[in-house]
Amino acid sequence: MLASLRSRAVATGLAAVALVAACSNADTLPIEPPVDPPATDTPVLTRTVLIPGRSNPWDIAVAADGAVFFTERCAGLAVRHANGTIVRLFGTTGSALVATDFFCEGQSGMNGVALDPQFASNRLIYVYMSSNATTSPRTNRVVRLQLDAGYSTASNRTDIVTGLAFKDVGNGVGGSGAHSGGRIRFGPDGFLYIGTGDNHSATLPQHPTNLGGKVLRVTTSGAAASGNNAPAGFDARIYTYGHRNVQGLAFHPTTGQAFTAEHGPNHSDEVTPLVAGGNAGWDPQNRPALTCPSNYCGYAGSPTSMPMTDVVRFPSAMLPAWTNNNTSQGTGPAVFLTGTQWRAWNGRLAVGVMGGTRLAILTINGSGVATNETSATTLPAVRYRALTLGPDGALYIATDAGEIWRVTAAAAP
Ligand SMILES: [Ca+2]
Repeated sequence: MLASLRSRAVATGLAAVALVAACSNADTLPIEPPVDPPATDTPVLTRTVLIPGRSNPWDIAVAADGAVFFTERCAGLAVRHANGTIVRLFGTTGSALVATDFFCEGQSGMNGVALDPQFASNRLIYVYMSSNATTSPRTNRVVRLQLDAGYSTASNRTDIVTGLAFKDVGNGVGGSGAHSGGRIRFGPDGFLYIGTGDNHSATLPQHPTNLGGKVLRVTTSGAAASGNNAPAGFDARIYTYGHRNVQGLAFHPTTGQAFTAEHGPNHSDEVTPLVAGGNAGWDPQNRPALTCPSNYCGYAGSPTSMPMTDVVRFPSAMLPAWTNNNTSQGTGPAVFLTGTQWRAWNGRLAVGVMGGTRLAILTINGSGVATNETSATTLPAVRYRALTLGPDGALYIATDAGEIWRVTAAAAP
């Protein structure tokens, strides 16, 4: 697939050349040389195990004062204060604020966490969690909390988005609690982006009002953001649809464009640049040529018979920037690396791969296409569950083995 991505990149480059050639005074235009470090100037990484011995840490948010907030799938939200003290803030018994409706099951539980853009002054924090406040089905929801100045208590719980699809009952393709999505991130536009999953349901990704298999974009109160451009008849909170299981959300450092990272079924992990109202092209229903347990065709086909992006059914679908060479390695979290300390990786997209136990580093060109891929080979081979770039410029990583790392970058000596 990289070959075809390269061909697209080449085509884009040719288009740029043609544009310059068409400009009659092209030879008088200032030509800015690239200022990036050479591609060989890879950073030297230093890894510290900041928080050891946790249980399924799932996401991380870092405050400017050095506090590290993290979720554990079956426990809830906690914080590591800058002095190393850990306080459990929200979740099961033992938390400062107990959520009696919270539970974990399968891949679901306390998933994403994000700090309010005004966190320094309002102390608002958001989590994505499974809730049995309603039953048959149970649901996922996004909850807003307010912390005290010292990060020891949580209060003012407000459930800003409820009724997010949860796989209540197992079926022929997997157990309950699967494919909940769960990543939440604020974009540079100040809106909260919420990645959800298809629940192993054939109809959810293309469904106009069910919120599974979507990226939602909402205000800090959970209302639809302006400019979502959802098609007529769609829930106005929907920013993009036709997703499988969005567990990576990242924003391009210069354009602000949102990107998703998603697991493929048994092929085609994808990274996709999003456009408002766009269709990501996943539609695991009504495939007569395939044998589909529980009517879910998602695992039944190939990149051509069950594509992650079906451009036959949806000719204007958003095309992926990267497809992991049409394999599936459990691609999950993603974040753009920014800052000169990242050397040649400044501006590249880091993608956590779980089954593949690696941190992929992608070069995304100006057209949203991956033109190069490498891996952070000096880091251990683990399941990379969460990636967050801290205000300190370090990369915070959660592993399924139960650790949270702080990784700093510097030029080679
Ligand atoms: Ca897709």
